Amino acid sequence: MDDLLKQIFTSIEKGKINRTSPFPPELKDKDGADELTRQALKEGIHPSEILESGMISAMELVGKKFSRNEIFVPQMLMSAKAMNAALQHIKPYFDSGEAKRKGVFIIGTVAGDLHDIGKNLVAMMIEGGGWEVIDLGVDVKPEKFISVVNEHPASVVGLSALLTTTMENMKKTVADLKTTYPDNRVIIGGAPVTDDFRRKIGADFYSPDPQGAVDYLNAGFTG
Ligand code: B1M
Repeated sequence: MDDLLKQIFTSIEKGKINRTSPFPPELKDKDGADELTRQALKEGIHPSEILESGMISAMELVGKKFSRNEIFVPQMLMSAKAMNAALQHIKPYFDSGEAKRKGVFIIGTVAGDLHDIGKNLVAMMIEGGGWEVIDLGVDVKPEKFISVVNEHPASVVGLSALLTTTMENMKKTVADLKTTYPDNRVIIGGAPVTDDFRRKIGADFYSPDPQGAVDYLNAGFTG
């Protein structure tokens, strides 16, 4: 792997946001995810490569270390902040510049769930695919999704869940949406979600990654 990509990986793994951030002490006065990502783009490394090899794989390692009790919530949070700092630089490269005329996509992380990195990536890629994206953020209750669909009758809804416990809330959100708006498509995703689960809760499409959601939307809901 390119040395700069390795450094981005380490800055996210260790939660080093930028040069001035004091955490972690062993990386004091070193560049963080912010500067390193900017530098990688300047050197011509492809944004997708930075995203896949430097950023997403680092978050996977963070998750594994958390499972093994090698790190705890505060470190996980610092990694998420470093990831978001890097993401700000990557985002413009995924904007197609097309007018957002393909339709409206409403996305949020379901009630009780505060994870937003995957959801932000999906939002970014779908916006880049030419859709107007309304991002409702995290911990979004079913009533909120319903009220925003009410304002955008032809919209498609995307739900993200990262916790096995909040999959129940995803199920309720899909049920409430389908009761009120049976014709609006609902796409679901997130680490614990599967296609089998999608079938059980009556959502229209499951994608394990952002590109699958983009392809489904842009192919006119086939996939
Ligand atoms: Co949390 N967390 N976390 N966490 N966290 C996980 C999810 C966990 C798997 C870690 C572990 O144990 N190994 C575990 C869940 C276990 C489970 O339920 N099975 C866990 C836990 C337990 C918790 C807490 C309960 C910890 C605690 O407090 N004791 C707590 C819950 C808080 C809450 O939500 N109520 C908690 C808190 C946090 C932080 C706040 C510290 C932080 C989140 C910060 C943030 O998001 N702003 C955090 C983080 C960073 C993680 C891990 C390490 C990384 C998640 C991530 O960003 N991954 C995570 C471990 C892991 O997943 N490896 C973990 C990178 C991201 C790009 O991937 O989100 O999967 P992901 O998104 C992917 C796909 O899933 C897909 O596309 C993305 C790109 O490929 N996708 C979609 C996602 N949404 C989609 C929607 C679509 C389509 C595709 O269509 C609409």
